[in-house]
Amino acid sequence: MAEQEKDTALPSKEDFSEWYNDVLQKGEIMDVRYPVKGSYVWFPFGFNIRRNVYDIIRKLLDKDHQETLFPLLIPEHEFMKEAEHIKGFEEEVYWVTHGGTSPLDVKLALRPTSETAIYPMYKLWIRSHADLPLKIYQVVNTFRYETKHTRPLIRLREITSFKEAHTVHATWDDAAAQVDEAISIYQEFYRALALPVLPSKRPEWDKFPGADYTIATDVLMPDGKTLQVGTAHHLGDNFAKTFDIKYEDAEGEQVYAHQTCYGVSERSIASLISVHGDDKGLVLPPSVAPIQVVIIPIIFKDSGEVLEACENVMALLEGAGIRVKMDASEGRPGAKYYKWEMKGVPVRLELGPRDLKNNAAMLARRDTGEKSQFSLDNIKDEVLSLLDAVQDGLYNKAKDELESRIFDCSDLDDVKEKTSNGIARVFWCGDKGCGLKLEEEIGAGILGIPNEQNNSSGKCPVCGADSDTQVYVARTY
Ligand code: 5CA
Ligand code: ZN
Repeated sequence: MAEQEKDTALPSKEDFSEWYNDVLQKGEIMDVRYPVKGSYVWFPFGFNIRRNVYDIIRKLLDKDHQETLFPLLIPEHEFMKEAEHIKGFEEEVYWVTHGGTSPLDVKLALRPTSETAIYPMYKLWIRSHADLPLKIYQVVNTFRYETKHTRPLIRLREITSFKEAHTVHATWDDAAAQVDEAISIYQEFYRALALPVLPSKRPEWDKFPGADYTIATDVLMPDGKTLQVGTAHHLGDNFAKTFDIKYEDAEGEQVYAHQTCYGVSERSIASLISVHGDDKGLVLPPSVAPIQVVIIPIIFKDSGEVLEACENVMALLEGAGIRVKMDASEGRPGAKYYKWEMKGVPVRLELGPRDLKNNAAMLARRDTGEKSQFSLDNIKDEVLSLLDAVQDGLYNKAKDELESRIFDCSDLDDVKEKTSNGIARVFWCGDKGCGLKLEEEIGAGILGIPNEQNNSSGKCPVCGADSDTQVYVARTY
């Protein structure tokens, strides 16, 4: 390894926390040096990934949702209407109390989420059953005064990429169907990021403040902890009663509407970086990589022909809609490989005089490191199929890893041991006391009841009662 490369090398991914912070900086995702705790700066390269990621979720939602934008500031009297909601958020809200030097008549909350900004308007918008269902979403920054350890992209005080959807339905069942729909949208979204997620129904004590129930999706991180990367909440008619959201039904009766909300944040980006990355840096799924193919001309003295061939290949790939970059800068090829590996570029194409003589180029996969020669005659198709192979390979690897780290457990010692390195699946009688005792004794959390149950039965490890319901247990971020 050259001197310059040693200086910039990452810590091993085994030391996940250090690796993570370093890869964000060296891969130019986030600059973590901004002097406000819990706020970080997007580097343009990171922001480019963000745009690709959010294009995917937008495309999924745009099929039957409408995008909108509500104000950041929420008047205190609206924020304070829903009792459970207030209780859940009061320690996390930032308040604007002054305009210049004058105290404000009405304190204004910086939205920690936008129920109390949106629902007073829903009261005005919704009149009859013909207005339903109503499905909107927005992508905004939200503010939460988090007291747990803050981390870039994972636990922010200013969440910069909060995608929140808010839907209104005639009946409780319609809203329940929308929650399921939201979870399948999130599964499809994460599938496009080559990430398998585990959906589960959160226990009562961990549901969203003001909701009837919450279904969440979690990703298994490399250190064995899970990260909640999306949630969908059935709000029943709780907020409708508070904000007086009613519609006239077919019989002319005024009835309360039923609502859902669901959100994801830049945790989606944290998880794709964490799961796919390696000791050499980022490994980006082609679906979101700002550069999908980097072309490195291997240049000697007389290199006009090589450069020309590279430019031709570049034009060909661009014509196929591939995001390509040619790196013809000064410097050794090795240093360039190193740089673009750090940036996670899925496919590298090398072309030198000897390749050209053979009418060929070398293609290297970022995920496996495999490298082989391909004819220039069908280079476009070869590159396209390699990009597909990387995309699928990343997903399959992550899925195998996840499956190998879910452990069926029957007693608390086993749960404790297995959650040091992954997710435990254990029967639970459903009693809150047992759930809390389990969490306390093993120092991990009940994620929830998996969406897919496998029709078996066993005993609650706390009280010994028979149960046919399993739960996931894990240490969480
Ligand atoms: N109004 C609902 C649905 S949008 C809501 O606020 N739900 S939430 O509190 O569960 O947040 C939605 C998602 O945002 C979470 O699942 C999580 O992935 C992400 N999130 C929550 N807090 C933070 C935070 N401090 N930093 C980064 N992401 C966060
Ligand atoms: Zn029990």
